[in-house]
Amino acid sequence: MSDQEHEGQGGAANEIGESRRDFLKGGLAVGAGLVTTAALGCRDGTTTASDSAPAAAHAEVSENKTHVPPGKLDDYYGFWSGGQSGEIRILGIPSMRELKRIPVFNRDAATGWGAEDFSKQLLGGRSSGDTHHVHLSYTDGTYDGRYVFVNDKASARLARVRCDTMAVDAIVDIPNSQGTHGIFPQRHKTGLVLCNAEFRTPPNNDGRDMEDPSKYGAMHTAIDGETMEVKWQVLVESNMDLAATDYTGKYSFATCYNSEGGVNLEGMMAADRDHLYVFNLAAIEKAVADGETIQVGDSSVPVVDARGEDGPYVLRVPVPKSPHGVNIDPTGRYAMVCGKLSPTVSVVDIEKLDAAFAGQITPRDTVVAEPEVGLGPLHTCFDGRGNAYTSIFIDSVVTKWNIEKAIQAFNDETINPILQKLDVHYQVGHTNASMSETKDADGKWLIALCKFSKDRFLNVGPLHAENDQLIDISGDVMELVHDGPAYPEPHDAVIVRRDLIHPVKMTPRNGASFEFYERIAAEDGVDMRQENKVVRVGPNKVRVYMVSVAPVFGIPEFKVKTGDEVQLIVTNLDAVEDLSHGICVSKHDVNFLVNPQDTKGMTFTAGSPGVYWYYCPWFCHALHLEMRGRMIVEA
Ligand code: K7E
Ligand code: CUA
Repeated sequence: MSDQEHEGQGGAANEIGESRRDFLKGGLAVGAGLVTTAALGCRDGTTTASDSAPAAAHAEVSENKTHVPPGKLDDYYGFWSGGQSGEIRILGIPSMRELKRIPVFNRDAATGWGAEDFSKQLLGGRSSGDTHHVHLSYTDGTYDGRYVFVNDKASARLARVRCDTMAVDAIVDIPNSQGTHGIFPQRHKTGLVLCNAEFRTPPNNDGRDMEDPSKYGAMHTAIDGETMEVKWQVLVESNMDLAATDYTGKYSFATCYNSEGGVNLEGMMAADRDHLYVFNLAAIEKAVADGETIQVGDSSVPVVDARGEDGPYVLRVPVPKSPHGVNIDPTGRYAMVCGKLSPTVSVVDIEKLDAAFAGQITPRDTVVAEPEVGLGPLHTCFDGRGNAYTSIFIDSVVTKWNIEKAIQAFNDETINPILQKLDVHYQVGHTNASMSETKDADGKWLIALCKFSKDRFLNVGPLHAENDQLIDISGDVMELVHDGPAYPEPHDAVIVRRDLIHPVKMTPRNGASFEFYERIAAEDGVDMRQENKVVRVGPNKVRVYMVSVAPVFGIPEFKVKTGDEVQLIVTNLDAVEDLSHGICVSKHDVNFLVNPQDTKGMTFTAGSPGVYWYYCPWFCHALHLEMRGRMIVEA
């Protein structure tokens, strides 16, 4: 379609846009009811970017609210998961400018992450991951600016990013688990990070019980956020999806959409009710301390067996069919459990959980509200003013509702707790608001991470950008202010006040990566900051230590032999902000970043005899192109 044709249809653009929305809604709603594979996949394939006019209804879009003038800084950091890209991204809010990508479970060519020796060892040879949930460490109910935690659903891992360097310093393999999905750190202090296994497996997954899904279970795993050690696991019978923690350190939560224990779609969706698992952390830790645990697999992690009935460790709060998100409001009182296949959010009163654990009330008695918010509710966030905002996947809206009114409406049908439904574009997954996951929720900005962008951007082929929309929630009415294209597929994001994060400008020479290279250098008796040295450490093994100071490498030329295993370790001595070097060795697949004051290395095999130039790939100086040297490979 030409521009002219677009213009010619300008008057009809909104109508076309609206009818497309209705089409999507209708198809998906029917799908959800009929439980077809297409229900939540929504790849209808009938609408494309080119067959409809731009859908942006400009009248409803306010310009300029997101404008951050050149040279000015954003008010918030946004930490985005990167989904199948395996990374984390940092955006500035409200500009939505992408500031950084932090490689985590992926191989990243720009920085060398995954091939560089420290990261390669952390990743254990794997080069892909699936990050869904990013959460920062807490102290006293708000972000303490120390760490970012992120899950890997693909290989059941948890990674930690240091907020001073914004680089990963630890990755933990979670034993006895598959599909690590929801994670949440405790909020009273940097304590445990709780991780949910979404997939049920035989607890001892070594070939036993493969054909008997009734024996499968899933682990709720506690990892110490300080030491990154796996402390304990609780084995439950059903699956676990999203995770949450309370504000006091007493409970953790997991939604369960497959209480049936099904292994196919029909099986997982058979029951009308599933549940929210509530974990009593003190009771679990007492069982661990008392040795009331079982041995699972070959892991030494103590496992508390809580399969079956409610007991001291786990309570199952019945909620409607296939819940997804669970989010705790900023007062710490309520857990909001989104229905996914039910149009409701179940509000669980956390203050009633003690009585339910004690058997004085039923678990269902802890549900104090269940507002109808729309078709396909997934996640809820908060403005700190008593309102909740729920992402509604099938309807493609964000629904704003009042928590107090929803509680009143539970016993009085004349009360309507729904305040507004705002169209988003399209099929929103997570939504989150500024500081929403803390007691300091400030109700300024909300993001809607839409899974489909359809016609919102230029068509770039079958794989479209996602659409991360920014919404102003500071007033009484939500207002859409920005469309942000995102490379697939950020699932979740948190928005953090900028004064809480304190990144450094030089790499502090401490921590896991530094210690990794220090240990190697100590073996060779080399001071990495002072010495340029080629050390033959074995018959076919060479270490090359060199420093870099713009625009020269400490070693202009070194000799190795064909077939040598060469470990090249570079220390950037420049103490100048933003002055990164790196090293790339021609034809050897060696290319990594070395930030100011950092040390990094990579190991490779020297190729056939010849001269191979190595050079600095990061533009660092007027003589950057001259920053190079020769590796001479002898036969
Ligand atoms: Cu947090 Cu996408 Cu993994 Cu919901 S999940 S959408
Ligand atoms: Cu150093 Cu370019």
